[in-house]
Amino acid sequence: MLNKLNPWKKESNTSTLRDRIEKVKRSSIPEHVAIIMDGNGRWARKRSLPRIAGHHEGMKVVRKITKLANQIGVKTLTLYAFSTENWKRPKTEVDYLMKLPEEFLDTFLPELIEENVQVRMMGYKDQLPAYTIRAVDKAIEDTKKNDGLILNFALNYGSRAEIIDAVRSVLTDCKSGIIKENEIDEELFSSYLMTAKMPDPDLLIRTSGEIRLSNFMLWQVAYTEFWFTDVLWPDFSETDFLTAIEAYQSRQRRFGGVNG
Ligand code: V07
Repeated sequence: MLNKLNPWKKESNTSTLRDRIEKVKRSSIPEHVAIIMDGNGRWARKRSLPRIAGHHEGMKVVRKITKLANQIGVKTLTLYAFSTENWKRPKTEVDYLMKLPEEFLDTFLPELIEENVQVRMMGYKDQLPAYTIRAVDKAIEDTKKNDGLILNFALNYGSRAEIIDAVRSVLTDCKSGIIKENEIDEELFSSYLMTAKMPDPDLLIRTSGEIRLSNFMLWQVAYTEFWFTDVLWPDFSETDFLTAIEAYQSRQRRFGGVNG
């Protein structure tokens, strides 16, 4: 009703988002944000749609949030797209999920290149279908000269397996004399993880009301701020992302300098 009478309403809404973007940019932006994108199935069920409809809608949200993260100056965005546990889902759903990287990149890779985004992936490649690897590898290759936001997809990723593999590699390098036992410290160990050379996440967001880590970046989140929201991933908006950033910034202000 008011909307119809007030032709400025839409514009004032968008400028509110723009104002919030400008405001968060004046304060400290988390360098590395990680997101557990949960709630796609529940979003679909609520609408009597198949689960894959939720995944497809979630894919569009990935694009939107990537753009905003890049715009406010986040350096690394890590997204949990597929966990090593997700293979237990029905085959039709897994098959569909494995096609999403290709669909996402067919649609959005030109824009990501344009926006100077670098695509990366962490996870166990060997179990992924060839077409999934091909699409992701092409995106990594086509964006490797970019130096903007690092968009890091966790695909067939599991944190405990990652830690065990790191332990094995450390042992191998120890036995062969590449490193010495007394050189093993947190920094060296970190360099054996899939996140080597990346800073630890400053902020971890999980959508859809679940308050757990589900085997995601267990080592890396030792000092990370957590933000949990009931919003389902396909409903997660730019405003929701900014709310999480603002919460991070107010915690930084409250605790900055002490207990840092
Ligand atoms: C997936 C959409 C987001 C919600 C969570 C599950 C479903 C984007 C990708 C992707 C992955 C690698 C890449 C480019 C895009 C993706 C899977 C699932 C498996 F290089 N969204 N998305 N991959 N979902």
